Amino acid sequence: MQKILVTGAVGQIGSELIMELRKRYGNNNVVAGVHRTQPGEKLTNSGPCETVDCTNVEQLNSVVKKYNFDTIYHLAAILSAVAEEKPNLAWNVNINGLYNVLEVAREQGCAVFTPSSIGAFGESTPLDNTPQDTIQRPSTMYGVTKVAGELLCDYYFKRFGVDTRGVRYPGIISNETLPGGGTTDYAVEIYYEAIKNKKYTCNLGKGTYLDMMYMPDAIKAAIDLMEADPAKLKHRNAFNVTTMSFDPEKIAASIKKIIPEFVLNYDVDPVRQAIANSWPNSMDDSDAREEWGWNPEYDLEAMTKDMLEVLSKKLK
Ligand code: AKB
Repeated sequence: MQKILVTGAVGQIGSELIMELRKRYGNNNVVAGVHRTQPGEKLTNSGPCETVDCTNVEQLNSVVKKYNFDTIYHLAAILSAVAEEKPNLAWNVNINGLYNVLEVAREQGCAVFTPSSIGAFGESTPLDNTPQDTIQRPSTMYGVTKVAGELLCDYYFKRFGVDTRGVRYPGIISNETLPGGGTTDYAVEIYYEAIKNKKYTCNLGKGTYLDMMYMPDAIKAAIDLMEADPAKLKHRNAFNVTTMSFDPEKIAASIKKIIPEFVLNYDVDPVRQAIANSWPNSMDDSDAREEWGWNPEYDLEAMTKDMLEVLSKKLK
């Protein structure tokens, strides 16, 4: 039987991943690791919650011992735009936090899932059909922590045999919990504003193509990879995964098919734009497809239909 800890359980991905894990493995076997943000009733009523600050190794260690976990989904992280504002915090959470998780996992025999990101690439990376194994020279603190994190996870597998696995997530679009402080956040906000005001002012410019993914596929990627036969994994950490690539015009066009009066305006944020310009336009995820059968379900049109349906009920 699996015993799972999810760090960052109140975040955009954590809050939805944990519900799916509880459904699959039993409510009491999946513990929500929460830190600053108070968990909502959905999380607290459906299973155990513990305070887990990944930068506090003693606390992390005692929670992992208490429950005897065999798996940690380590989602606590600082996203790209906030990382540029607070590089020190980003280093502490994204690197020292991950190091602590890996150390505790090594001592207590846990498998670890850690997401990397399209942010692990930079201007000198081939930006179209970005290969799995390529140049990684990011120019952001977020990117620096993501590349170092990928290498650290590889090291812990090779050196200590810790079962580390991970994907490079693109921008994740969801309707349960808002993302906090990323460059791709516009692709979530645009749907909320389309329902509320039928217009949206985008902080990234026309023609800014980025990889994106709908939350159900992001959850599927994490769980499918953790359940994959380890003998088939050549990369283990940092698999490119994507389901669609679009710019603001393209997502707006898909919204207009359902809300014809929707209007898109621009007010470009130079910090976010510079980050986005250094990231791939579209990644090649064929290694994930070959090594563990990555097979996403949602394209842009299917996602837009679902997002607008869910949000029109939620925001009534
Ligand atoms: C961000 O924009 O920082 C994240 C990411 C792509 O890693 N959504």
